[in-house]
Amino acid sequence: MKKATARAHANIALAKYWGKRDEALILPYFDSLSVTLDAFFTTTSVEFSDVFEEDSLELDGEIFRAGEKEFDRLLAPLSHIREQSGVAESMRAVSKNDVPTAAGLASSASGTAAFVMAAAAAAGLNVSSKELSILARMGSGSASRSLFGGFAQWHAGTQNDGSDSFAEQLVEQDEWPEFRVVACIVSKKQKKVASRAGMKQTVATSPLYEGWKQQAPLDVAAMKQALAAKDFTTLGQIAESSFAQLHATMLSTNPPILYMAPASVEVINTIWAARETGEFEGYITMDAGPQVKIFCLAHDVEAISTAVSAVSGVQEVVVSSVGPDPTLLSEHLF
Ligand code: 2P0
Repeated sequence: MKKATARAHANIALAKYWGKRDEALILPYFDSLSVTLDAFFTTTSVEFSDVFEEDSLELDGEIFRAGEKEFDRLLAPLSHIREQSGVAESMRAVSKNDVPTAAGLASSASGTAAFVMAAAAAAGLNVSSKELSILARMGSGSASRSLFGGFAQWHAGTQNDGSDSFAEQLVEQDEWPEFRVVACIVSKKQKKVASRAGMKQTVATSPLYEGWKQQAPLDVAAMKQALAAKDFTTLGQIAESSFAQLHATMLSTNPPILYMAPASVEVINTIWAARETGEFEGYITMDAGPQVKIFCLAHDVEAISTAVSAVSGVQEVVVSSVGPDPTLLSEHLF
């Protein structure tokens, strides 16, 4: 039977990706660096069979087909998997997101990573994590990083065919057991500007993008050193600077892109004020939405959770530690 199931975890970038030098292959302008999250993951079962009339993806109970963006994201990796394996049958994929909240905390990375792992196994392909990372990248850039637990670096690469643009593990899951991410959910509404369209507009119009492009490789290099030394303060400072450069660049896009909600700004000010007085040490990050995520160490989780829960507009606080590698599971979703 050509069927397999995989589970992959979401990731959050400490050094951000935003902007493609090649939109079809999804090749970024610069490297990014992420931590995989234990608390957020996607499980996906894929089967190839003549029984199915057409390709379909069932995502948390809703069915998508070719022509819909949820499905079309998977077209490039799927056609490569078919080409490499010779599998010609129709595909059914069923996917379930396990996130402790309904809020859109990036599930496209874990979803795409789980999909390519399950689809490659269902098609009988024996491929490395590096090759799976390349396949996932073709579906969604940040998904390249979800092929690894712990901390990972997505190499931008220089080749036009994308053969050197993949993620690589830097630090394993159990190497930094005290590391935590505290996620503050401030809004459960859909985001106003999708990442893909937003980053394209930023590259085309932001006068700040060029400066960030120069700085990003320096930040990634310094961040790798801090990570290797488990120097949390330096790592946090660079991560916060990457977040600030991302959101400054977004805001300098024409028309401007602003993902922050009033409660996001309140959380940022709360964290910064407490850090200044030495109450706790947390560093801010935000992605293409209003949720605020705070990097910290285990001993500060309680104080940070208490402080942000008191901010008006914070609906939910979810704590995650460092997540594992993706895995194939023997139990299928259908
Ligand atoms: C990141 N983000 O590094 C950055 C920071 C959002 C802000 O990667 O077009 O879903 O599929 O490559 O990966 C979100 O964008 O975009 C993202 P595509 P993706 O995590």
